[in-house]
Amino acid sequence: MTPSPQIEHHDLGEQLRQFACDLALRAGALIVEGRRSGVGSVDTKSTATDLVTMFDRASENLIVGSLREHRPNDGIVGEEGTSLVGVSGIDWFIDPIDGTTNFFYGLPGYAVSIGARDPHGSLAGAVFVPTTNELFSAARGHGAWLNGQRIGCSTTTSLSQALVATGFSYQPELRRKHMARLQHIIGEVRDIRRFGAAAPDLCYVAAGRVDAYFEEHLGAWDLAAGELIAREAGCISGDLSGGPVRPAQVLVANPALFEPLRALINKADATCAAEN
Ligand code: 2AM
Ligand code: CA
Repeated sequence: MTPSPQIEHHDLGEQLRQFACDLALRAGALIVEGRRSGVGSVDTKSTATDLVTMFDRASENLIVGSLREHRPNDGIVGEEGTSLVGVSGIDWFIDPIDGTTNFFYGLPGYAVSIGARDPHGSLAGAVFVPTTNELFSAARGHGAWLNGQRIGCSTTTSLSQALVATGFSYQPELRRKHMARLQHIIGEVRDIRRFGAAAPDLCYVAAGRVDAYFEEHLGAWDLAAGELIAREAGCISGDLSGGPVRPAQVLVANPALFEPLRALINKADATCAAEN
């Protein structure tokens, strides 16, 4: 019997999930090994605090080299400059080190994030956190996984009990705005966490370790894997005005908390606007 297109498509997602896992593990081993001998040369990007090390570039080179070899018809976008147009309909989004500031300081919260999209959206992805040896992954319609175990989002229903992760942009003006907003949120939730890497933050919502996460001004590579992993774990994702999730505005939460938290963030912004 000829397999239906639907089954073939699911198989592709699963195949790409496994490939993303393999690449994330290999790149993760490379950056951990590099970290042992010191971070080496460091440059800055968008602002004086937006860092890039030789290991960001080495990790991206490893991932892109392997993708070019095994998936030569796919498009690739990497944070450190890779931009290749594909013809297969599959595009990869790579963050070779998500949480470079943590990596630079020797803090554990950094990851490799690799996601694949097709014309219908996110298809497969993997996020590897090498310091805790945790590999999060998902394929569309196949659930979310951590090291071979299925994961699911939290069941917290009350905002006052919610542990909420967030992050701040590298731009000083935007950082001030995000911090001002938090003053009107922190009293309404259990607490705030700022781990410093978007892809693990998304995976922690997926695994129920935090109840929600929001951040603005990310890149497509920060989201491509983690947002799919979160949705496959039962989370809802979107922007702050009721639209679909986009790198510029990300809110991910368990289904009970998504709308209440969205409303709280908008109320905080309105209060900030009235104060200025
Ligand atoms: P990075 O470490 O790969 O630079 C910190 O809040 C998180 O947001 C990190 O995942 C960081 O990714 C990301 N981030 C912060 N500012 C960003 C920007 N201007 N563009 C893309 N990603 C950003
Ligand atoms: Ca990065």
